[in-house]
Amino acid sequence: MSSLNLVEQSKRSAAFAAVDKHVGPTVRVLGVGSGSTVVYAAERLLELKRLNKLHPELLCVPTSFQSKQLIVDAGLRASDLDDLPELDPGSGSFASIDVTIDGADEVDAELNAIKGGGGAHLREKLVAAASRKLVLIADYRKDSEVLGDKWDKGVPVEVSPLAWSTIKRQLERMVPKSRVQGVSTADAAAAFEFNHPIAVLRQAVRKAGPVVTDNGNFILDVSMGKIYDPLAVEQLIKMVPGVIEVGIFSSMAAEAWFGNEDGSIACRY
Ligand code: ABF
Repeated sequence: MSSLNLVEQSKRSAAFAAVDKHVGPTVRVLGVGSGSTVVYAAERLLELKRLNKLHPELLCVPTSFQSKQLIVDAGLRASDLDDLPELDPGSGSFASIDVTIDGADEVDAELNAIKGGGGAHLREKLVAAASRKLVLIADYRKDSEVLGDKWDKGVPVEVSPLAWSTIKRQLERMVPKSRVQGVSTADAAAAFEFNHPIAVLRQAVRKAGPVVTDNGNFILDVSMGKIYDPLAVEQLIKMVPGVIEVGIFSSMAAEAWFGNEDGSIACRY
Protein backbone atom coordinates (compact mmCIF):
# COMPACT_ATOMS: atom_id res chain seq x y z
CA MET A 1 0.00 0.00 0.00
CA SER A 2 1.46 3.34 -1.07
CA SER A 3 2.70 5.56 1.73
CA LEU A 4 1.40 8.59 -0.16
CA ASN A 5 -1.91 10.05 0.92
CA LEU A 6 -4.83 10.18 -1.49
CA VAL A 7 -4.04 13.62 -2.92
CA GLU A 8 -0.36 12.88 -3.44
CA GLN A 9 -1.15 9.51 -5.01
CA SER A 10 -3.58 11.19 -7.40
CA LYS A 11 -0.92 13.75 -8.37
CA ARG A 12 1.58 10.97 -8.97
CA SER A 13 -0.87 8.94 -11.08
CA ALA A 14 -1.71 11.93 -13.25
CA ALA A 15 1.95 12.89 -13.67
CA PHE A 16 3.09 9.38 -14.60
CA ALA A 17 0.24 8.91 -17.09
CA ALA A 18 0.94 12.22 -18.83
CA VAL A 19 4.70 11.64 -19.03
CA ASP A 20 4.23 8.09 -20.32
CA LYS A 21 1.86 9.30 -23.03
CA HIS A 22 3.79 12.37 -24.16
CA VAL A 23 7.49 11.94 -23.44
CA GLY A 24 9.35 9.32 -25.44
CA PRO A 25 12.46 8.94 -27.63
CA THR A 26 11.08 11.32 -30.29
CA VAL A 27 10.65 14.28 -27.91
CA ARG A 28 13.71 16.52 -28.25
CA VAL A 29 12.58 19.52 -26.20
CA LEU A 30 10.37 19.27 -23.11
CA GLY A 31 8.95 22.13 -21.07
CA VAL A 32 8.94 21.36 -17.35
CA GLY A 33 6.42 23.18 -15.18
CA SER A 34 6.48 24.10 -11.51
CA GLY A 35 4.70 22.98 -8.36
CA SER A 36 4.34 19.75 -6.41
CA THR A 37 2.61 17.65 -9.08
CA VAL A 38 5.45 18.24 -11.52
CA VAL A 39 7.80 16.72 -8.92
CA TYR A 40 6.21 13.37 -9.76
CA ALA A 41 6.63 14.05 -13.47
CA ALA A 42 10.35 14.55 -12.81
CA GLU A 43 10.41 11.26 -10.87
CA ARG A 44 8.97 9.47 -13.90
CA LEU A 45 11.42 11.22 -16.25
CA LEU A 46 14.31 9.92 -14.15
CA GLU A 47 12.90 6.39 -14.38
CA LEU A 48 12.50 6.67 -18.16
CA LYS A 49 16.02 8.05 -18.47
CA ARG A 50 17.38 5.06 -16.58
CA LEU A 51 15.40 2.79 -18.92
CA ASN A 52 16.90 4.61 -21.94
CA LYS A 53 13.41 5.60 -23.05
CA LEU A 54 14.17 9.30 -23.54
CA HIS A 55 15.80 11.06 -26.47
CA PRO A 56 19.57 10.90 -25.80
CA GLU A 57 19.84 14.66 -26.33
CA LEU A 58 16.61 15.68 -24.61
CA LEU A 59 16.60 19.34 -23.59
CA CYS A 60 14.32 20.52 -20.78
CA VAL A 61 13.08 24.10 -20.46
CA PRO A 62 12.40 25.19 -16.86
CA THR A 63 9.59 27.50 -15.77
CA SER A 64 11.07 28.51 -12.42
CA PHE A 65 14.05 28.05 -10.12
CA GLN A 66 12.29 25.01 -8.64
CA SER A 67 11.64 23.59 -12.10
CA LYS A 68 15.32 23.90 -13.06
CA GLN A 69 16.31 22.06 -9.88
CA LEU A 70 13.92 19.24 -10.79
CA ILE A 71 15.55 18.98 -14.23
CA VAL A 72 19.08 18.95 -12.82
CA ASP A 73 18.19 16.47 -10.06
CA ALA A 74 16.72 14.14 -12.68
CA GLY A 75 20.08 14.23 -14.48
CA LEU A 76 18.58 16.02 -17.49
CA ARG A 77 19.89 18.95 -19.48
CA ALA A 78 18.31 22.36 -18.95
CA SER A 79 18.02 24.94 -21.72
CA ASP A 80 16.75 28.49 -21.73
CA LEU A 81 13.78 29.18 -23.97
CA ASP A 82 15.70 31.77 -26.01
CA ASP A 83 18.53 29.34 -26.80
CA LEU A 84 16.18 27.09 -28.77
CA PRO A 85 15.54 27.19 -32.52
CA GLU A 86 12.05 27.06 -34.02
CA LEU A 87 10.89 23.49 -34.54
CA ASP A 88 9.05 24.28 -37.78
CA PRO A 89 10.87 27.22 -39.45
CA GLY A 90 8.82 28.88 -42.14
CA SER A 91 5.58 27.46 -40.77
CA GLY A 92 2.87 29.44 -38.98
CA SER A 93 4.12 28.06 -35.66
CA PHE A 94 6.96 29.68 -33.67
CA ALA A 95 7.08 26.70 -31.31
CA SER A 96 10.51 25.65 -30.02
CA ILE A 97 9.24 23.07 -27.52
CA ASP A 98 7.67 19.74 -28.44
CA VAL A 99 5.53 19.45 -25.33
CA THR A 100 5.25 21.08 -21.91
CA ILE A 101 3.96 19.30 -18.84
CA ASP A 102 2.82 21.62 -16.03
CA GLY A 103 0.57 21.77 -13.01
CA ALA A 104 -2.48 23.92 -12.40
CA ASP A 105 -4.53 25.35 -9.57
CA GLU A 106 -7.84 24.66 -11.33
CA VAL A 107 -8.94 23.44 -14.76
CA ASP A 108 -12.45 23.95 -16.11
CA ALA A 109 -14.53 21.83 -18.49
CA GLU A 110 -13.09 23.64 -21.52
CA LEU A 111 -9.45 23.20 -20.38
CA ASN A 112 -9.08 26.83 -19.30
CA ALA A 113 -6.83 26.95 -16.24
CA ILE A 114 -5.91 29.09 -13.30
CA LYS A 115 -2.16 28.90 -12.70
CA GLY A 116 0.32 30.86 -10.62
CA GLY A 117 -0.48 29.67 -7.12
CA GLY A 118 3.27 29.18 -6.91
CA GLY A 119 4.04 32.57 -8.45
CA ALA A 120 5.70 31.23 -11.61
CA HIS A 121 2.94 31.87 -14.14
CA LEU A 122 4.89 34.42 -16.24
CA ARG A 123 7.57 31.91 -17.24
CA GLU A 124 4.99 29.12 -17.32
CA LYS A 125 2.89 31.03 -19.85
CA LEU A 126 5.97 31.95 -21.93
CA VAL A 127 7.02 28.29 -22.07
CA ALA A 128 3.47 27.10 -22.72
CA ALA A 129 3.04 29.59 -25.57
CA ALA A 130 6.30 28.33 -27.18
CA SER A 131 5.13 24.70 -26.99
CA ARG A 132 3.43 22.63 -29.65
CA LYS A 133 1.36 21.12 -26.87
CA LEU A 134 0.62 22.02 -23.23
CA VAL A 135 -0.39 19.11 -21.01
CA LEU A 136 -1.67 19.88 -17.50
CA ILE A 137 -1.43 17.47 -14.58
CA ALA A 138 -3.33 17.81 -11.32
CA ASP A 139 -5.05 16.03 -8.48
CA TYR A 140 -8.82 15.71 -8.28
CA ARG A 141 -9.16 18.91 -6.22
CA LYS A 142 -8.31 20.94 -9.33
CA ASP A 143 -10.86 19.28 -11.62
CA SER A 144 -13.67 21.81 -11.97
CA GLU A 145 -16.62 22.75 -14.16
CA VAL A 146 -15.96 26.49 -14.03
CA LEU A 147 -12.90 28.43 -12.86
CA GLY A 148 -13.30 29.91 -9.41
CA ASP A 149 -15.63 27.14 -8.31
CA LYS A 150 -12.98 25.16 -6.39
CA TRP A 151 -9.93 27.43 -6.36
CA ASP A 152 -10.76 30.12 -3.81
CA LYS A 153 -7.43 31.96 -3.60
CA GLY A 154 -8.07 34.27 -6.53
CA VAL A 155 -6.41 34.68 -9.91
CA PRO A 156 -2.66 35.33 -9.49
CA VAL A 157 -1.72 38.53 -11.32
CA GLU A 158 1.97 39.48 -11.55
CA VAL A 159 2.28 43.25 -11.39
CA SER A 160 4.99 45.90 -11.40
CA PRO A 161 5.96 46.94 -7.88
CA LEU A 162 6.03 50.53 -9.15
CA ALA A 163 2.29 51.00 -8.87
CA TRP A 164 0.84 47.87 -7.32
CA SER A 165 -1.74 49.74 -5.20
CA THR A 166 -2.94 51.73 -8.21
CA ILE A 167 -3.24 48.50 -10.20
CA LYS A 168 -5.10 46.94 -7.28
CA ARG A 169 -7.64 49.78 -7.33
CA GLN A 170 -8.10 49.47 -11.08
CA LEU A 171 -8.63 45.71 -10.87
CA GLU A 172 -11.20 46.21 -8.11
CA ARG A 173 -13.17 48.50 -10.39
CA MET A 174 -13.58 45.83 -13.06
CA VAL A 175 -17.21 45.09 -13.78
CA PRO A 176 -18.52 41.72 -14.95
CA LYS A 177 -20.41 43.15 -17.88
CA SER A 178 -20.35 45.88 -20.56
CA ARG A 179 -16.65 46.83 -20.82
CA VAL A 180 -15.73 43.14 -20.59
CA GLN A 181 -18.00 42.14 -23.42
CA GLY A 182 -17.73 45.36 -25.44
CA VAL A 183 -21.51 45.51 -25.71
CA SER A 184 -24.17 47.30 -23.69
CA THR A 185 -24.68 46.06 -20.16
CA ALA A 186 -28.20 44.89 -20.97
CA ASP A 187 -26.89 42.44 -23.58
CA ALA A 188 -23.66 41.32 -22.01
CA ALA A 189 -23.43 38.06 -20.14
CA ALA A 190 -21.52 38.36 -16.90
CA ALA A 191 -17.88 37.33 -17.32
CA PHE A 192 -17.46 36.67 -13.60
CA GLU A 193 -19.61 36.25 -10.51
CA PHE A 194 -18.81 39.13 -8.13
CA ASN A 195 -19.99 42.69 -8.76
CA HIS A 196 -16.39 43.78 -8.29
CA PRO A 197 -13.19 41.77 -7.80
CA ILE A 198 -11.17 41.86 -4.60
CA ALA A 199 -7.39 42.15 -5.12
CA VAL A 200 -5.02 41.20 -2.31
CA LEU A 201 -1.25 41.72 -2.32
CA ARG A 202 0.36 38.32 -1.75
CA GLN A 203 2.41 38.46 1.43
CA ALA A 204 5.46 36.35 2.19
CA VAL A 205 4.67 33.92 4.97
CA ARG A 206 7.84 34.12 7.05
CA LYS A 207 9.24 37.55 6.46
CA ALA A 208 7.18 40.72 6.64
CA GLY A 209 6.38 42.15 3.27
CA PRO A 210 5.09 41.12 -0.15
CA VAL A 211 6.12 38.03 -2.11
CA VAL A 212 8.63 38.98 -4.81
CA THR A 213 8.57 36.72 -7.90
CA ASP A 214 11.65 35.30 -9.66
CA ASN A 215 11.26 38.31 -11.97
CA GLY A 216 11.30 40.92 -9.17
CA ASN A 217 7.57 41.68 -9.33
CA PHE A 218 4.66 41.52 -6.88
CA ILE A 219 1.56 39.35 -7.07
CA LEU A 220 -2.04 40.43 -6.56
CA ASP A 221 -4.46 37.56 -5.98
CA VAL A 222 -7.73 38.71 -7.55
CA SER A 223 -10.93 37.04 -6.34
CA MET A 224 -14.04 37.43 -8.48
CA GLY A 225 -16.05 34.28 -7.79
CA LYS A 226 -16.83 32.00 -10.70
CA ILE A 227 -15.21 33.01 -13.98
CA TYR A 228 -17.73 32.40 -16.73
CA ASP A 229 -15.63 33.92 -19.55
CA PRO A 230 -11.95 33.23 -18.82
CA LEU A 231 -10.68 34.74 -22.06
CA ALA A 232 -12.55 38.01 -21.57
CA VAL A 233 -11.32 38.28 -17.97
CA GLU A 234 -7.74 37.42 -18.96
CA GLN A 235 -7.79 40.12 -21.65
CA LEU A 236 -9.41 42.72 -19.39
CA ILE A 237 -6.85 42.21 -16.62
CA LYS A 238 -3.97 42.17 -19.09
CA MET A 239 -5.04 45.60 -20.38
CA VAL A 240 -4.42 47.28 -17.02
CA PRO A 241 -1.11 49.20 -17.23
CA GLY A 242 1.53 47.56 -15.02
CA VAL A 243 0.06 44.08 -15.19
CA ILE A 244 2.90 41.77 -16.23
CA GLU A 245 0.97 38.49 -16.62
CA VAL A 246 -2.34 36.93 -15.57
CA GLY A 247 -2.67 33.43 -14.16
CA ILE A 248 -5.55 32.55 -16.47
CA PHE A 249 -4.46 30.23 -19.30
CA SER A 250 -7.41 30.46 -21.69
CA SER A 251 -7.56 27.70 -24.30
CA MET A 252 -3.83 26.97 -24.06
CA ALA A 253 -3.93 23.39 -22.80
CA ALA A 254 -4.43 20.50 -25.20
CA GLU A 255 -5.03 17.99 -22.40
CA ALA A 256 -5.46 17.81 -18.64
CA TRP A 257 -4.72 14.65 -16.64
CA PHE A 258 -6.34 14.20 -13.24
CA GLY A 259 -5.75 11.57 -10.60
CA ASN A 260 -9.16 10.71 -9.16
CA GLU A 261 -10.03 9.98 -5.51
CA ASP A 262 -10.74 6.34 -6.37
CA GLY A 263 -7.25 5.89 -7.80
CA SER A 264 -8.38 6.05 -11.42
CA ILE A 265 -6.98 8.52 -13.94
CA ALA A 266 -8.98 10.85 -16.18
CA CYS A 267 -7.81 12.77 -19.23
CA ARG A 268 -9.76 15.78 -20.49
CA TYR A 269 -9.00 16.91 -24.03
C1 ABF B 1 2.37 25.58 -11.02
O1 ABF B 1 2.12 24.77 -9.94
C2 ABF B 1 1.46 26.73 -10.93
O2 ABF B 1 1.08 27.28 -12.14
C3 ABF B 1 0.31 26.17 -10.21
O3 ABF B 1 -0.26 27.21 -9.50
C4 ABF B 1 0.94 25.17 -9.30
C5 ABF B 1 0.17 23.94 -9.03
O4 ABF B 1 0.79 23.40 -7.92
P1 ABF B 1 0.58 21.91 -7.44
O5 ABF B 1 1.00 21.01 -8.56
O6 ABF B 1 1.47 21.84 -6.25
O7 ABF B 1 -0.87 21.76 -7.09
O8 ABF B 1 2.11 24.87 -12.17
